[in-house]
Amino acid sequence: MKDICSLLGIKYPIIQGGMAWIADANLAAAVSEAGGLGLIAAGNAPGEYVREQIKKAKSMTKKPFGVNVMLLSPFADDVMKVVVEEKVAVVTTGAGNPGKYMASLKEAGIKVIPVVPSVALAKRMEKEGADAVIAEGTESGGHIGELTTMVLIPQVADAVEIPLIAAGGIADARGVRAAVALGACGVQVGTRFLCSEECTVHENYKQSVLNAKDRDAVVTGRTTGHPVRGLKNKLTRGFDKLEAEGASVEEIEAFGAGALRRAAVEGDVVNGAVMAGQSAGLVKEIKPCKDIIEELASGLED
Ligand code: TUI
Repeated sequence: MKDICSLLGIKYPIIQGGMAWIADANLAAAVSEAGGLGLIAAGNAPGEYVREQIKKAKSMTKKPFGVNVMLLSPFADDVMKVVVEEKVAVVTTGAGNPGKYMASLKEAGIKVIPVVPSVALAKRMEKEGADAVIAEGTESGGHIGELTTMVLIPQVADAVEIPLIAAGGIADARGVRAAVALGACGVQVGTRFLCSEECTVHENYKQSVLNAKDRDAVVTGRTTGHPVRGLKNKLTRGFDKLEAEGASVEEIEAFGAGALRRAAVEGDVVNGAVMAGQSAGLVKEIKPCKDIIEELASGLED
């Protein structure tokens, strides 16, 4: 089995998903302290915000942690400069192809792990020098691809040699066992860590995830080409209505502007975007990151 733990210097092959407005230094440091790999999500934030969070995480843990760079962000170039200057251990990327940043990241000794939704992109990332890939199934929260984890992971496992991390729909030891059976050597978990004690997201957001049932994490924005999964509420119904009326991409995107911050920071889970994966239906209680990691890691034992 390819070893992501020795590559990254971590105890468990468990990566915390980069969740914009949610995964800050507190969550990243808690996950890394517990033996996983914590990530600070850059989301749409400017480089200086990310620098502050990196400095804060460095003050909270001596263990390696990473930054997740959202490539659709207008600040992606700026954030990449900051991660190189701060020499973070790992960069994961989402929502695009990180090819143009690969050389400068690798030169700085940073491990690069792109999140990919397809076999083609996984192969391309391997060729361009990625250290590992995270293949993310459509069960995930936030910006999603088309394929399920069940079909994506074994196809990527057959296509690349670099270590493969599975993401999408994994929230407990059963999911970890399944991911390993499908050919992954580790997992990335987002929604489960959102309901950790250390996560600073608004309490209302955590309660919405705890209350979610199997069919509550729905997809909006398919017509924009950037589908997003989140919990059903007044906002998602508004998106559905706009899309059914044939609204333009601009109108739909304007309707969604600021919606994640509204839910994650202000706690408005009615009018805000409560991004979460299908695994929300599996999350039943708020626990410390250490307990979440130990339960997930028990799936690696047999
Ligand atoms: O990036 C994510 N999940 C995210 S990003 C995000 S912030 C956001 N907010 C509002 C609208 C859109 C985004 C919330 N959740 N997951 C990783 C991921 N990456 N899933 C799918 C992809 C992906 C898609 C296309 C990766 C590469 C890609 O490549 C296209 C290309 O350029 O070849």
